[in-house]
Amino acid sequence: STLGIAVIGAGRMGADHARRIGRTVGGARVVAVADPDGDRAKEVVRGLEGACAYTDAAAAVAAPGVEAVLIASPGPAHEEAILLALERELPVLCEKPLTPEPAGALRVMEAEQRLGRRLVQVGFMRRYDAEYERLKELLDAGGLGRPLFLHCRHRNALSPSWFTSDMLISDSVVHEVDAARWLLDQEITAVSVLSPTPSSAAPEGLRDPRLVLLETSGGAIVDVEIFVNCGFGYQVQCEAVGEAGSARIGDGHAMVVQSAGRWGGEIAQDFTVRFADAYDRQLRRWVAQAARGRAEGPTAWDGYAAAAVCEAGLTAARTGVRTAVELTERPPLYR
Ligand code: ISE
Repeated sequence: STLGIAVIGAGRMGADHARRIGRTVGGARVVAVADPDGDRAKEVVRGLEGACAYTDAAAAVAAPGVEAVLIASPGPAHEEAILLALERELPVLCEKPLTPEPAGALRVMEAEQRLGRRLVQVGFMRRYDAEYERLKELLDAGGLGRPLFLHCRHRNALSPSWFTSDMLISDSVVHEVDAARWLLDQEITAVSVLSPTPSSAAPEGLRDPRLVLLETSGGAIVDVEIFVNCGFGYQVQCEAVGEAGSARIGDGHAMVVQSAGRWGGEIAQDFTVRFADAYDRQLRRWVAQAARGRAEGPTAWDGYAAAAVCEAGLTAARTGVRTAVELTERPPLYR
């Protein structure tokens, strides 16, 4: 039998995930797609046999045959959709950010704790990227000694028209926040943000690029260059420096071409290309767990901690002052 999935949100990620469920992931099928823009939902269900389009998330979650819910709507719509799924005790894969603010993530955690078991996975797909996994293994094995720095670069070719200066932190750097917490197995304790004179390639009024500094509970420092209109491509790099060495991922040297007196390679233009394998693996693992009524991978706590760090980051960006991150106590379900 195949797992019936409702996809909430038929934008770029929702369409991408729905296609993935249809083609790359066995054991699952899309039965419902919801988007306030009904035409977009219809466009996505076209070619997916047996799937119906809805304009209302609640109707899609309650549709016949729905056994799990994949949420890819805009961040502010996530909480409501997650709570609808949890009311029906359905496993959830929710795109990042779990919720834009920590308060919403706390309400999700409360609902999950009432059920007494984990059903929510957050779509921090970098944890399923082969290069990130190798770096995590090396760090866990102590191969670099005690970590001192993570130097991160996060570049997009260009930002969508609706992108805001806050989103550089809450939509983009949120990935580094999760990656750093996961790689180091530490919490982020404080955030500082510096912004150079914006690139003239950035849309009017967008503070792009920015430098975000994260301090961790184990005394490490993470610096993140976020630059969402770099022009040349999609690039995510991370160099870990420890007491015993350093390791770097994301150089994209899969193939170096030498020809006509030059050498070089390609740069992916976008995250659906750079992280295609990670999205596949994330979805396969989620489907396998959801079929057993469970969840693994990044938790609602991880989504909450990331939201709390981003909230501190937005304060730091606005005030220019280093801002401490306040976290509640970690509930037993997430230990
Ligand atoms: C986008 O939402 C993502 O999640 C991408 O991974 C990130 O690179 C991009 O900056 C975000 O806007």
